[in-house]
Amino acid sequence: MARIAVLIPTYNERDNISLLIDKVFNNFSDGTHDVHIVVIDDNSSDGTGYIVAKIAEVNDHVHLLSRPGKYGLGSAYMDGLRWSDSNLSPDVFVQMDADLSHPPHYLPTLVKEALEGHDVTIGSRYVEGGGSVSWSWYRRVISRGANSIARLMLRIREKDATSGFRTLSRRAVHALLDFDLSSKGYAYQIESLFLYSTLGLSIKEVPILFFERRKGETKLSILEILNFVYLLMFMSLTRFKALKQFKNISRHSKGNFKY
Ligand SMILES: Nc1nc2c(ncn2[C@@H]2O[C@H](COP(=O)(O)OP(=O)(O)O)[C@@H](O)[C@H]2O)c(=O)[nH]1
Ligand SMILES: [Mg+2]
Repeated sequence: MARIAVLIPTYNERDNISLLIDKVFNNFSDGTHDVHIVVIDDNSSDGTGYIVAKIAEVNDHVHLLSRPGKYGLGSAYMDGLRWSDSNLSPDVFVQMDADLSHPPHYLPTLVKEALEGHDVTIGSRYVEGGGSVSWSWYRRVISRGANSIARLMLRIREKDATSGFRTLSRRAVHALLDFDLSSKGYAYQIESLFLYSTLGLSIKEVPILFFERRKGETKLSILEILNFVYLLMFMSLTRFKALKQFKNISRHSKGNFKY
């Protein structure tokens, strides 16, 4: 039976997290997958960590990683992937937001594609059949803008390069853990995708409808946006160096490579 680890980073998601955990399990209720949920909480002040700890006490397929401070979305994923790889050794890793923006009913389709051999699947808003529902014009502009600039600067082919709804194979995760990404925040999504495509991993986009969060507040601050722009500029300037480095490492590590 395939083991799936669903990683959910949280910062003040008290009103969303228990519902999301239920919905994730409900979407695999036929018992054909061994599903684990790993919540990476950055010391939320609203009690999110406490809620998850209580659920984990009665459900041994729910795991809580508590970090002492808000260290960023990308670093939360990296810690969650490292922990899941060592402790659960799943066949497929899933990344998704805690705020129900990534509808859990897409999980079986994404996981199916992953198990059919795609190293990375992306729940994509910008392929045919995908889209965003009830998003303000302001958020649409930011998302479209960030996406287009990032794709252009890093020559990324995938249509939705900033989507956080993804599955990763073991191979993709081991690649990520081997390379030291510069992004600790939201730019992690772009930098990791740049790495996967440089390494020639198989990437598949699956259309999804993204829903604006109903509860809680966005953590996408002006500081995060500035940090994203800075990292994008840094990455595009060092793109050729990074490409060479990624390729060299993957060439030299052949044989004893984990992926
Ligand atoms: N652990 C952790 N989670 C974070 C951090 N920043 C954002 N998140 C989570 O990342 C996901 C996406 O954040 P969100 O505020 O919904 O961003 P938006 O969808 O771009 O508005 C949510 O599950 C947040 O709780 C962080 O610094 N640490
Ligand atoms: Mg959100």
